[in-house]
Amino acid sequence: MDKKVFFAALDRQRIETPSWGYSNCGTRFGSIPAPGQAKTLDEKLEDAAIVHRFTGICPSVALHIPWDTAPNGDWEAMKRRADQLGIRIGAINPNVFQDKRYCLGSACSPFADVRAMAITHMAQECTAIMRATGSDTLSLWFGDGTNYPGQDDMRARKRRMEAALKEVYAGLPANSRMLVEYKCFEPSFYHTDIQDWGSALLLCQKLGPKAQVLVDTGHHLSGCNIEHIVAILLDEGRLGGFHFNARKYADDDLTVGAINPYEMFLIYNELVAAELDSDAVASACAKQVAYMFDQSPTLKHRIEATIQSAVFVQEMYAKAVLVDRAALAKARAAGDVTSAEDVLKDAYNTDVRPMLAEWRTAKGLAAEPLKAYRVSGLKEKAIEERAKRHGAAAAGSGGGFQ
Ligand code: PSV
Ligand code: MN
Repeated sequence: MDKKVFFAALDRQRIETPSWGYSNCGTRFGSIPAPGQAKTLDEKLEDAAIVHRFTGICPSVALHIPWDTAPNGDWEAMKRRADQLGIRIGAINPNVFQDKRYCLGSACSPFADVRAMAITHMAQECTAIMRATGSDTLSLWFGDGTNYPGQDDMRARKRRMEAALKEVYAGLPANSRMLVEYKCFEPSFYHTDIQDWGSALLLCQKLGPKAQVLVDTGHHLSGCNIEHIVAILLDEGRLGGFHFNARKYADDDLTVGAINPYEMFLIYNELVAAELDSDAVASACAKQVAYMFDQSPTLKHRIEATIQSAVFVQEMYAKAVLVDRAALAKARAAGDVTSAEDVLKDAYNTDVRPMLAEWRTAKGLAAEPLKAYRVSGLKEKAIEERAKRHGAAAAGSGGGFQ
């Protein structure tokens, strides 16, 4: 492949990092604080800026409300702070799952006052933060569902969700969109109101063109063919975004690539193929997908884990760009299954690291981001400064399931 074309493709890749990936993340059994981890939103922005400085592909950071707070509620100041650090604020994620009043659901709760509370949070509080920070994405995930058969009327809940999202949709700021994330189970263990891509797509189709499906790679049952889901959503023009992470069992929230790197390559392969497709809907859709991480780097240093993840997705994307599309089309047209698979394997087995190092050097970035960060002294500086600021014991809090 022509180097210019390859480098131009690398130039286009972007991936958003989550504010909650820099703070105290863990599992529902607890979390292990990492020294120097971010505690305030200002510190999370600082960390996100460091990841962008070393990788060059992570210019925005997603916020989770109210895990993230702005001092004196001044969100414009947080936007200015992000600008100053050379990044921007990306998706705003409302939290409609942690408050105890949501124990029977938020948008689908049987109680009208609880539904109203969830709608106000999404349609008013979070859209106001979008306006103040310049965010163009409202990213929705619901833990709504039931834990026991008979607990609630599943069809009534479906209609409550539709009604709630109509209100949220109507309150979206101009030029913004709404992403609807699905999850097969957890925290609801009997039924989940938005359990799969089909339920999310149905909702989006009812709402309008500004509503699109978000695929979190951890939110599928074992063996699920995620790249097929990606292909269907692209073809329908409704793939809005991703939350990348890795799963071995359920929603493990491991860092991306930890378990099945080939799956990530196959997902990127569908996206790159759609971008190049003559089909206008799929091609336009692929070009506006919002890529984000949503992972809990428990046991890893947060910034190191995020740099490692960014480098990994860059490698998988680069391999997907290298797929010989003409050879693939030829093999498919001849019904040559073995050669078609080998075209993908050839690209996947290409060692793209030297080419990525060259691309980074050309951009003025360190050839090996993780190594460069590790020798930069920034980690030690943050540990020292934050221990002074918060006290050595206050290793951080403010995010993740704890
Ligand atoms: C739920 O498991 C989820 O994937 C949603 O995106 C939440 O907003 C996020 O995790 C919280 O970490
Ligand atoms: Mn997610």
